[in-house]
Amino acid sequence: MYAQMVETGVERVQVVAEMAPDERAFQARIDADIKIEPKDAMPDAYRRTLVRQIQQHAHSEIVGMLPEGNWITRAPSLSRKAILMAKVQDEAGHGLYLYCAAETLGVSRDRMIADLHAGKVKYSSIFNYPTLTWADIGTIGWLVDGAAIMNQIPLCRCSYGPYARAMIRICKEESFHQRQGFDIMMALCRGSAEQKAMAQDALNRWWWPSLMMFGPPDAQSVHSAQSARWKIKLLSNDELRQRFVDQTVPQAEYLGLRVPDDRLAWNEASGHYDFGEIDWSEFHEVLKGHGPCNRDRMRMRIKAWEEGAWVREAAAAYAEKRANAPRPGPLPAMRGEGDRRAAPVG
Ligand code: FAQ
Repeated sequence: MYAQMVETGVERVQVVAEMAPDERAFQARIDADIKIEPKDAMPDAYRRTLVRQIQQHAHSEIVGMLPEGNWITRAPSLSRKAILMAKVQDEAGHGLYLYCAAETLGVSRDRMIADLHAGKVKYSSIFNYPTLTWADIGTIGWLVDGAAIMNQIPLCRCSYGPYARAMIRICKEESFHQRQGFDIMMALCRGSAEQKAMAQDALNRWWWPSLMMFGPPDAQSVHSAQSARWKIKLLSNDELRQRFVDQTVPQAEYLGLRVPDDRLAWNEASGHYDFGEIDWSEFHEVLKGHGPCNRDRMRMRIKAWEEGAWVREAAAAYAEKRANAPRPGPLPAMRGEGDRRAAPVG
């Protein structure tokens, strides 16, 4: 089973008649678009669903630093290096906002990280694919950040206040990330035949995994119905995937690249692109830990955590020292302007 490794207690969506009075009152707040805040009463299953999703999201940002981080030393110019470094730092920041949002629900950051390292919780499937060439960095920005924004814009309006607010800043930064990726692709596509071929090869490898980022088809999405009822999810997996395809195909055409899907075609009647079948067996294999880079990513993550122990210890010792330091007395009274003018010079 690829889902519900984290038990949220939701088996099916409750109808109003089955709800206890407090659950009914909670649902009424959601229906009235009133944000839920950390100290508000909330059903346990709502809390667990958010902890599951927000921590998976946070882990994705942090693990997502690895495939791009690999290219910082190999970026083709100083400015590309500086931009990539800033992007990877932004992803760390996104992870931190999201861990903070999850902590407001009563789960500790150490617990979440221990669960990631023990393989008990997921991170996005997309980060289990390798970055083989510089074009992969362009493609991650263009497609992966593009898909992330598509999914995250509706999350800015989700029902849980701290998650919605974290998303607003994250989306602004992701939009810069997407543009820098597209800019790399434009440079490659306007370059030599080899550079254009490199861009096409990267698109060929990242297209289908990017479509998988939106999760299983709606009919197989175990959490969607309840998450939609609670306004954690405002658009379904398939709706978001379709929007992504509709937005991205013209961008590929602009670049002069071919989307690797023989069945891709504009459908005049629906006003959307039709596209081919996604290989869901590949998605399930990646989620089970058998993608091209799952083991490597987790090994590197755990190594980074262990090697960072001294930084965490030093930061904790410094915070403790400051907390225990004697409080400084009141500042000496400032001399007035007139006094200063009268003071001897030299
Ligand atoms: N990968 O019932 P649903 C980024 C799991 S951020 C792995 O449809 P749900 C930034 C799902 O967890 C990218 N697992 O689940 C960046 C569940 O398993 P569980 C991350 C997946 O939660 C860019 C099971 O399948 N974004 O890229 C995936 O309602 C560049 C059943 O699925 C977020 O996390 C997947 N792709 O919908 C960083 C956004 N899809 O938990 C660096 C927030 C599904 O029962 C560089 N999350 N699963 O064991 C969401 O919107 C939702 O959680 C979905 C899944 C849409 C991902």
